[in-house]
Amino acid sequence: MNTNTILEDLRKKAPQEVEFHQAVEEVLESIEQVYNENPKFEAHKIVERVIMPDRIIMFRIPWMGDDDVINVNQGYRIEFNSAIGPYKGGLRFHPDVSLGTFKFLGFEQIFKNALTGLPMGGGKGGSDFDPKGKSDNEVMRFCQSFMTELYRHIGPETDVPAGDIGVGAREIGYMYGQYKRIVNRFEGVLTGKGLSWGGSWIRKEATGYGTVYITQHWLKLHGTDFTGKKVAISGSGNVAIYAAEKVMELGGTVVTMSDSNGSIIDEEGIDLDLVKRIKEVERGRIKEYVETRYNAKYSSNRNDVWTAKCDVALPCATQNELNLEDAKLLVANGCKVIAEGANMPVTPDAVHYLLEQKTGMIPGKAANAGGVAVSGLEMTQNSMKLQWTPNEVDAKLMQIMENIHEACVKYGKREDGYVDYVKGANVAGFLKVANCMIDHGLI
Ligand code: NDP
Ligand code: 2IT
Repeated sequence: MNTNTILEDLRKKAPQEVEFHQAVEEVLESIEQVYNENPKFEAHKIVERVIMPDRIIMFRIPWMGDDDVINVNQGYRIEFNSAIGPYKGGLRFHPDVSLGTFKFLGFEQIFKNALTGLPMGGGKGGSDFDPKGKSDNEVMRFCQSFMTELYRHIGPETDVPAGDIGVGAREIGYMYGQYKRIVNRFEGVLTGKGLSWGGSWIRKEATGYGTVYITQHWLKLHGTDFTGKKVAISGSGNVAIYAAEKVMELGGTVVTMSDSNGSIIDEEGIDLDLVKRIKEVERGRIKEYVETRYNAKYSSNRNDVWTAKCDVALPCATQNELNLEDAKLLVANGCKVIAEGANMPVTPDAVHYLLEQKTGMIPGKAANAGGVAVSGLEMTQNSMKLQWTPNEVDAKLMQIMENIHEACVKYGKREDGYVDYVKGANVAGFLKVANCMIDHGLI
């Protein structure tokens, strides 16, 4: 495999897709050795095929604002790879997204989904719509317009979207309602559904819980656990909140959280009920936290979460939010392990630094796979037309995270005993997908 030629070619064709190139480079770096040891991969041109999506769907989303002014947004769905199952992956609504963002997320999703052990291919989509400051009715009209085009491309055996940044239970509800109205079928076309209309217990919590479960395995491997540990978490959305909940349940103290405007540090331990009220109920800003908790500090620099002294860091907000400087500070302050609750939150130079320092570095495709794993379990429950109990789903999630941890150790352990989880996750995910692609012939 000639990694440099492949990357140069990608950059030349679409120089603006920097996040996608970043994700591809990381995977190619990790798999180079196993790829070159198995000539069948080169013979089948697996890398050239796997970095190109099966198809990209782009569409117009017109919707009417409350002020009777027409708005138009761009919609995307990337059906990246279906070697091991129907396309599966979230929808992101955020003003900063571009095609390159969705290509990076869809590419990552292929290998993440493979790691779960469940039959799901990789996909991703969304829009540059910004839900912030919009009324419920505006969000509903946008979601309906979005689904009025998307419905023809998806289906329970074809492509099953879910939530991501800016897409939670409310948006999934509006999109599901519109899909059902158009196709006149009640079927599991989306995951993250409400509990009374086909959703799974623990889906809401799954990504955050899963991130903590895999970190628990890292800690166990290093002879310790979460009891008494200080944990820095970024973000205050779905992933961050439920990661914090599980850390606290296991005896750790969460000392920081953030949003896109700034960060809070609360050395006494974050009051999670307060964060839930501000972010989940009132859809407010994290800044409001210090209006109730006087001893906590707010900073308008969201990277200040990484200045807190901690044993464990869980970046759970967005891509490239933890840079080399942050990584150096974390290590200097005694942080032993970083697990990516978000997708690609740690910049490449920071990842390399952490690996050099032999700090624990669990990449997103392993650490945040719990979300899509429980989505996969939601699909299973929908197929069987039944609902498992919270304990049943949680037990399966724990088992899946344990299996992912084992796969990382199997493929990432170096001769000196250090486990490179980045390599382990990439190799394990890649081998599964690549071998399936070979089985299916040249398609
Ligand atoms: P939410 O929309 O619920 O929360 C996102 C959080 O990140 C918010 O606190 C938000 O702040 C902050 N944020 C968003 N964009 C930025 C930005 N550009 N800079 C700084 N902060 C930002 O999303 P999720 O919690 O669902 O997703 C968080 C991460 O986890 C993403 O990387 C996502 O891809 C990943 N992920 C999500 C899964 C899921 O099941 N939901 C599964 C696996 C991964 P604000 O409130 O100001 O917007
Ligand atoms: O990045 C992700 O894995 C998600 N946003 C969840 C995808 C899903 O289909 O549940």
